[in-house]
Amino acid sequence: MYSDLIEKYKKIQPSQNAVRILTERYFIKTPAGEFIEKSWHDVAHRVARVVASAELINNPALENLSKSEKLDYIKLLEKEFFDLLASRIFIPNSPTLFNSGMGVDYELLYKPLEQMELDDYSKIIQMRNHLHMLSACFVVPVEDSIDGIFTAVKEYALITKAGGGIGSNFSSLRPNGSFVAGTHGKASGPISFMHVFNSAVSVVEQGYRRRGALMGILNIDHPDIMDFISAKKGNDGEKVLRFFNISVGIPMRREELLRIYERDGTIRLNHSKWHGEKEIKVREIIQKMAQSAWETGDPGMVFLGEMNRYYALYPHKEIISTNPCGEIGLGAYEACNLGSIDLAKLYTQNGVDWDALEKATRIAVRFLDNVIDVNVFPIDKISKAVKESRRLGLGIMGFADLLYKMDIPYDSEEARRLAKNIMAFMALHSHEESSKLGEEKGNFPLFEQSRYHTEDDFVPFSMDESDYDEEIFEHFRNVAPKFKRNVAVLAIAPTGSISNIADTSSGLEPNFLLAYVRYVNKQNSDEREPLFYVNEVLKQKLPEDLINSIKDKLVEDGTLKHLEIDEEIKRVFVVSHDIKPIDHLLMQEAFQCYVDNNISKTINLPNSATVDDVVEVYIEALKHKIRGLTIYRDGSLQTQVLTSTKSLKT
Ligand code: TTP
Ligand code: GDP
Ligand code: 5AD
Repeated sequence: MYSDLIEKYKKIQPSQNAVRILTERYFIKTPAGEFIEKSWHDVAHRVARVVASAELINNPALENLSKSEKLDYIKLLEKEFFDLLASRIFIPNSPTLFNSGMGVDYELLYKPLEQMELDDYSKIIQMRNHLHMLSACFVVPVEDSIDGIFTAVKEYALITKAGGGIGSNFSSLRPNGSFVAGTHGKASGPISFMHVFNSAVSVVEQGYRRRGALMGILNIDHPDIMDFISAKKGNDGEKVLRFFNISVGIPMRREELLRIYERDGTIRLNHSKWHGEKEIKVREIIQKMAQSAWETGDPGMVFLGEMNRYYALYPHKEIISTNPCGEIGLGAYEACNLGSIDLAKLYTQNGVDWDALEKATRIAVRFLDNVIDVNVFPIDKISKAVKESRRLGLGIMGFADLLYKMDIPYDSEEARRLAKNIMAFMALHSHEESSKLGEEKGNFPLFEQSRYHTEDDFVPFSMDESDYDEEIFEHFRNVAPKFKRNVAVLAIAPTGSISNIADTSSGLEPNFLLAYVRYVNKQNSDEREPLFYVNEVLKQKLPEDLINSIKDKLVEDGTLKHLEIDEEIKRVFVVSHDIKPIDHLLMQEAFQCYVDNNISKTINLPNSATVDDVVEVYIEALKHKIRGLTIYRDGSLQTQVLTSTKSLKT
């Protein structure tokens, strides 16, 4: 039952690793460095209170209540949010944890719930300052002029200062060497300007908590595409475009690119300010991408056409880029706030607790929708775009640990079936909740132009024979045409930091390692001591003496693969590198079929993989219902902008 799970996990203390991360980056301190927050529950109190206060500005139904009824309603909601956060069953993206309450008197943020008055909630709303920025994902347009480019540079700096990750599509910039009328000179092209953005964010950070994280996209038909593909070459993880992940944008449908590839066809390069004529074989482009990704992990591929195919506002609005890790496709000046439910905590002896998952999903949607209204953005155009479509990104973490608990191997049909059903179930209940909120508080302002309203049987994801398909169709046929609060609701983020806070596996990813050692300072001393970490679920499944006897080898290998233990256990406790690329891809597809935004997933390849193996993954990707692709070959340069769970833990 939901309430039993909440009570159980509220009592479980975050691990030493989680507390270290919270202490270093999340607990609020006074300007003098004194900790105001000392526990995860303190953070949960602050965030729940601030997010509940949104009801005062977004809930018209509250107008008809007396003052004391209003107060009771908001307090009840605060309690509901607090319980969910305190249990760590649901955690919003880092900026919500960092910035909720920025500018507000501490006394209002931490006073006991019983003492809260309606005025206190109003004051919280009034006192928020310009850094009360709670979203992780942004897309900024870059126009083809010096004025436009440097406006965007300033916008990058402001968003990075507030803690957001930013993506842009640089395809509007005229290619290197093309004519500039005003100066009779030559343009230096998109890649040269990406270096300017990179330098700008390199000197901006959010306190000591977060540095810049950027996504740079260039469409496959831009004349500079071949140079772009190798733009991070020579990157040693430090120097070249270090704050950027880069991806080739595919504006057409996946199937179309595949058709061109299969008949060995070409792409005609074009830009309105370019007078050159050039066609390039798709196979040549793909080969170069594979070579570069084999070497450095970059570029990825983003299927923009696929995102727009399922975008409820397309063609009135268009998705042009994603955020740095790819889970959210956005139009110009859009932003999105994320949050993730830890599936591993929803496991009971009877399997997944579906009732608890429904309840957590519904409360999380309400929470994330409220975040939009208490958010303060550094740029007015962003506030406007966000309020017009109210996009949310509710997702999951802890999937790999859930599979361990259920004795299901990640690379199995059974795991994919479970993934599909979990995501379909969440899609159903989150969309129902978004429609309920639409009825209660109002639809998103662009609702009447949206395909929910104008197109028969529009569903914002592809579907694929889950147990909930009938109910999902029924919802989009009968309810969604009338009510919808949010243009999109779901996304699966990497959860690089929040999964560590939740002590669970990240996003939909398999675990990277089953064991590792970290050296930590001894208390009150400079000496360091080894701290062994072994996956918690494995510890529960294997007897302690067995764990102790294999510990050293496990730490060395990270996997059970080479150990002499029960084959059944080995089959279940797989890690990333035990899993074939195709099985990574199939899992991405299983989830994506029920996600209206996108998914952040890395397809891991062994160090021995060849460039041709990478090409093969690309071609497979074009055949599957996914919206983007990132590959990483073991041991190749780690170029990812963000700290993966693995590198955080090792
Ligand atoms: P603009 O600032 O728009 O140049 P312009 O107004 O003088 O020319 P036009 O009428 O042709 O637009 O910049 C156009 C593009 O050229 C933009 O991508 C930036 C690039 N550019 C350079 O790379 N170097 C330069 O010195 C200038 C002036 C522009
Ligand atoms: P978490 O909430 O911190 O666990 O973040 P995730 O790892 O789930 O990443 C979600 C999104 O947050 C990314 O796609 C980025 O848009 C943004 N993001 C993540 N890490 C960073 C960072 O270190 N700096 C900045 N500026 N943004 C980040
Ligand atoms: N496109 C999309 N996502 C990317 N990531 C790294 N590079 C790219 C890219 N080019 C994502 C990984 C991982 C996260 C840390 O960053 O997939 O989820």
